[in-house]
Amino acid sequence: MSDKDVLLEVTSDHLNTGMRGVPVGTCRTSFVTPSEGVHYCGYPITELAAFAPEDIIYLLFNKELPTSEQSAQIRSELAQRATIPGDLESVLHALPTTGHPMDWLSVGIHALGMIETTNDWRSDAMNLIARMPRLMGLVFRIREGRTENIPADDPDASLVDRFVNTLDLDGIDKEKMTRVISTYLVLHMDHGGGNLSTFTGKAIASGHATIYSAMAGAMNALSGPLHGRANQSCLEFVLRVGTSDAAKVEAFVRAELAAKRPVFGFGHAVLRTEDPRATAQFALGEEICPEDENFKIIKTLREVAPRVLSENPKISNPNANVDIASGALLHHIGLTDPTYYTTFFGWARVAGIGAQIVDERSVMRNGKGTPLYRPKYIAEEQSLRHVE
Ligand code: HAX
Repeated sequence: MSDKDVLLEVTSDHLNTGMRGVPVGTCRTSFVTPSEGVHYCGYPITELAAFAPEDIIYLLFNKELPTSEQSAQIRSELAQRATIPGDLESVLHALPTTGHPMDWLSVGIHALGMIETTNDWRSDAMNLIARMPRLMGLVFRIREGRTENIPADDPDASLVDRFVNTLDLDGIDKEKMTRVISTYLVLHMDHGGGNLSTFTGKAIASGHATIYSAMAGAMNALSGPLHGRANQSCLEFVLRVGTSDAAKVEAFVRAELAAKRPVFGFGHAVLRTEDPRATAQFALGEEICPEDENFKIIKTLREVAPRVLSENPKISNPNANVDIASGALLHHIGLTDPTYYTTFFGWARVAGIGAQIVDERSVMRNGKGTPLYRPKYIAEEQSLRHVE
């Protein structure tokens, strides 16, 4: 091995740090930079925010944006795969309504795999993507007990319209809802190879478990409060702020810091500017709900919190992250229960994680695939005490 092949000298300082900064593989779908955030297949996310989710799914799987013909083809492929060939609903009816929606989503994905698995990585990934809108809609409807008159699925509708139609909420602006969810999905589909849920999904798939098992595991990883569930906490935080008055918001932020609680929606492990995904959602909010109370609160937070957080030199990025605005927008369109917010994150990530699993299983190492994950753990002295 030449020097240039040594990407990092692993020392004892790297042990028990959650593999922070230790290179373990390559990623073909996305990367994150400190200044421009996530890029999908080389495109900065700001250039992609207005695309339809179907076109970004095409990008993640094919590594290029679709022509109009390819865009029609992916929509038609997803329509052909949309119908669930078995009884998902009775599985969901059996689940405790006290369970968190992320647990419902994980069980639902497992059930889809038990209903049909082809064992072809790409087919299974595309089937799952095509069936997610119906699963998402059914999770909401059945968990909330709205089980009467669930509209039939229309496979030819867009992915987001199929969810909105299944949900079938009274008194909502369907056009706004479609716009917010489409943008949300595109912004959240992928985030490099090493985030916990993606890594977990790829690790499970490396043992040749099905993509459904891998994705259910990925959703379990995403459900943790330090990972995907931060978007639920963020809207809960905004509701607690409760005012858009700048002086009161500043007092609230200072009190949270004094109580050693996080100021949700700010800070990032990699980014060193405002997350462009937050910027895109603020722009969308200005268009569709500038007078919404929660939107006004997050706008004030965006002005106040970075200034207050900057006073602490330990905080590497005091700016807004992706989670600051998504909850306010989802709340505005009628999705008022924050416990569901991480399921949208999960729905979006099925595309990125699915594409990365397909790459690791059928493209990496000239098509042989990445081998079974097996990082090395060093035995601690105490565990060696009976060894001569
Ligand atoms: N509020 C309070 N304290 C913060 C903070 C914030 N918004 N951001 C950073 N800090 C603190 C950290 O807790 C850490 O404190 P300790 O040294 O006492 O452990 C210190 O400042 C340095 O942290 P950092 O190096 O700047 O950031 P980390 O990589 O450790 O953490 C987090 C990144 C996102 C976890 C962090 O900024 C945070 O807790 N933010 C608030 C919660 C939140 O909004 N989470 C959503 C993240 C969205 C995301 O990553 N999506 O992909």
